[in-house]
Amino acid sequence: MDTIFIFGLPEDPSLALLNTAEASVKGFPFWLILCHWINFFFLVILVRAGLSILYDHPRLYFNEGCEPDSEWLKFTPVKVPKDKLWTAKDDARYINPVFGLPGYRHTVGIARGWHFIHVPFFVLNGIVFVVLLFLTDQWLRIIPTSWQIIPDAWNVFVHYATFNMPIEPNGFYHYNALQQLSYFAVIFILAPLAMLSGMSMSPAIENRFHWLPKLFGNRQGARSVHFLVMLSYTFFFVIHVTMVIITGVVRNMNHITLGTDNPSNTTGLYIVIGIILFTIAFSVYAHWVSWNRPRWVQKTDAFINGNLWQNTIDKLKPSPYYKKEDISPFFWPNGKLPTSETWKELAKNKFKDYKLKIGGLVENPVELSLDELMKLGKEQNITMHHCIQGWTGVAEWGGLPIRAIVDLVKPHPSVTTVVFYSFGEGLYGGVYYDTHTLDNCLKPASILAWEMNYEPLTEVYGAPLRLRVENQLGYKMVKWIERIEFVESHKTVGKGYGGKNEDDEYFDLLASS
Ligand SMILES: Nc1nc2c(c(=O)[nH]1)N[C@H]1C(S)=C(S)[C@@H](COP(=O)(O)O)O[C@H]1N2
Ligand SMILES: [Mo]
Repeated sequence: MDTIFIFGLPEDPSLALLNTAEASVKGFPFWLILCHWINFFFLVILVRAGLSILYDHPRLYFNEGCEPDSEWLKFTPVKVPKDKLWTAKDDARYINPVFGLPGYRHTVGIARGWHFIHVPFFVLNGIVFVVLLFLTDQWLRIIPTSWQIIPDAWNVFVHYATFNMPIEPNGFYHYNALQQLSYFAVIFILAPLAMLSGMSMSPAIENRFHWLPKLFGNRQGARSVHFLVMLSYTFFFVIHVTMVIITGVVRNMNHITLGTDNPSNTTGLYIVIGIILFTIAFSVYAHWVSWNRPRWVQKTDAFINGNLWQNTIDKLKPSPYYKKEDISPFFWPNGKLPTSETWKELAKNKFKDYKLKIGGLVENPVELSLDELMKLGKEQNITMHHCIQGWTGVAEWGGLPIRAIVDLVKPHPSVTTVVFYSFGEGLYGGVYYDTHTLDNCLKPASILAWEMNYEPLTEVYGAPLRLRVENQLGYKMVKWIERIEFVESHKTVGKGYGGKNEDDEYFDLLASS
């Protein structure tokens, strides 16, 4: 049977609702059913992990500098104090693990792990779905072929809004106009928006393709849109599920599980209940893994995305873009000021006695004072800093290109990695350090900075020296640098995961996303 199911009388005016697509499609093929439920599963994980990430910096902005009180939405009652140091980490909020994966407070490393483990498969599933849509006649369900869909959809909307059910076509063959339009929007508007706004948040991408976040106004606009897309998905989900239930749940469940149009067999319904229970069980399992096997999340993420990113976005070179007038009036501070006596002593004397120690697998280990470093050269860049927590800020940084250091000390050919040790400690104690690939250290705008916004670096922002490697996230930009070491691999340093946050908080080794 290839014609539209019509339950009304021919002269019924509601029939207009059915006329949007001339052609009709019979049933739901198995690939469509599979893609639909895989998508459901991924969305649950992506949204829950996303919420956990969001709460690590619970404010949304449309400006790049993220000044407190300039947010358009916040999920925290905190008013940022002006009279004391209030770091971005202090600002992180608790989120209930029912909503967030893994939830709780400042679990952004694991949350990003779950988010990014699933992103490639979510995207792949979407691509498979859309390709098959067009290789079969299933696109006829979704793609409007006439502008008539707009008044028709409005007509359906008025019915719903006035609590009258329009005469529904049988979804097995044909959607009503509003339904078709909303499915179209979810697939062809929300999904691309989610991907583009997500990509815009990557420091490597933002620093190379400045036009991408501009599609959303700016980098924080992209973060806000990413959130709004999530809200739209959630809104759609609630309405979609409600409509599916009230328009004949048993029949609809058979459509989207078995691909049959059976109004009384409850098999489909049970399958769906099974899928929901599986998704809940997986969420509970993911919660358990997050707290008992966090390294697994980190390693799986590295396995899936490590190589993928190393060979793609990590390769991007930052390109200059920002101007003096783009410099943010505010810049969130992060990290704990060093408590080491050595650093405090050096600070007392404005770091006149400071000597940067550079060694490891090099031909020519050196110790250099600030003055000596300054004589080696200087580069100034205005760039955007991306904290893993979600905030950004544009600042000018002045300092010595790391390239100059490399030329001076002559690392052994086996060196792949550079370690930067801080005078400061990590969140959970122990020396703060991070590693960078030698490749990234040699990229444009990779510098050891002693200047911020044309002033000497202040203590809070990392005096006497801090790192800038612009295709990476903020936690890789070690502040209060004590010494530098050239090594063959990050695996022999600290706990072996590439940095203090990588060791203790399961952050990514490569922070280009
Ligand atoms: N030594 C040290 N360096 C550090 C940190 C830290 O805690 N200790 N925090 C990192 C993080 S998470 C960020 S976002 C930036 C913050 O730099 P800012 O204070 O200039 O904003 O510094 C990075 N460098
Ligand atoms: Mo950060």
